[in-house]
Amino acid sequence: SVAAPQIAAPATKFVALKQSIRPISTRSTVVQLLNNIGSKREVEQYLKYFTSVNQQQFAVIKVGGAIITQQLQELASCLASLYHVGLYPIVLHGTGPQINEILEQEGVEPDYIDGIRITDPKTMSVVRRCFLEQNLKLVEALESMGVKARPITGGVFQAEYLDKDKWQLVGKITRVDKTPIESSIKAGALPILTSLAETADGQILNVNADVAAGELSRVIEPLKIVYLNEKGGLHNGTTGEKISIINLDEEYEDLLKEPWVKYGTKLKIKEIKELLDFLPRSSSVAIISVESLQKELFTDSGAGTLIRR
Ligand code: X2W
Repeated sequence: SVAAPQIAAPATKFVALKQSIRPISTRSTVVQLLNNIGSKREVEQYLKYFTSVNQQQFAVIKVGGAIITQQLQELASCLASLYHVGLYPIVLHGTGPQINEILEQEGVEPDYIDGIRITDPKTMSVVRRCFLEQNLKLVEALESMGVKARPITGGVFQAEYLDKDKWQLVGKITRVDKTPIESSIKAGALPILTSLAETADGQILNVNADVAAGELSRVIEPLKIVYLNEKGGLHNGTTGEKISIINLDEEYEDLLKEPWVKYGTKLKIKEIKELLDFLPRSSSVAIISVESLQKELFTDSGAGTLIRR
């Protein structure tokens, strides 16, 4: 799994937050967790670890847009069980497939360079609409499960133009303000973020959600960084096999030479490499499916693709 409980939590500048642990009546949720995934000992050990390290945020979870369409109930119930045992994952979601669907309906061919969408003003209005719609969908699904969730659709990411000639209204994040996230958690609500950013003079810019999750994690320095996708990990594009572990120190250069490592996959791997180079060695990234998230978090044997240095 991502990081064994024995590993000391890395030093962090993160301000300690008073996270309210939910009443023990929610023990049934824990029991449910136990039954589903691992031994009682394992699960309780990890749970104790996650809830005791209150100097550090528990997790940043990036949710691919496809999951909101295909697995909303599973996703919400999974996040709900974390919430009900007193954990506050910071959720950041994308909306790539929904944007493409609308563009195609309007007869516009989606256009990317290096996995990043070329975003003209017309596309931007679709991007914005999709982010707001999907954000609300996730927030409402959580609320219907008794979870307090707060939509955070702006005010976190400040950006400059990545390259206006090449990508138009696409941002490169220059500053992350975690205040709205902290106040959400203080109020006992799960923060649900989009990757939209804003320039200093208020222009909204589109940012790839994997990239934004990386930038967010640099500032939050969470125990866990999780990328949820529908494939349950990273797959070797030649053999089709799931890659269970990647040690970047030894494998990064070779991995980038693989013919199947291109576009969004390449972008994601590069982003994760830069992130892990920056974070303490104990940090790692997991790419997993919704079904396997709890197994990944609460058992010794991981479930998806684990990436570390
Ligand atoms: C992305 C933002 C959405 C996203 C886009 O327009 O598709 C850029 O490429 P997924 O579902 O996580 O792929 N932005 C600049 O990343 O969504």
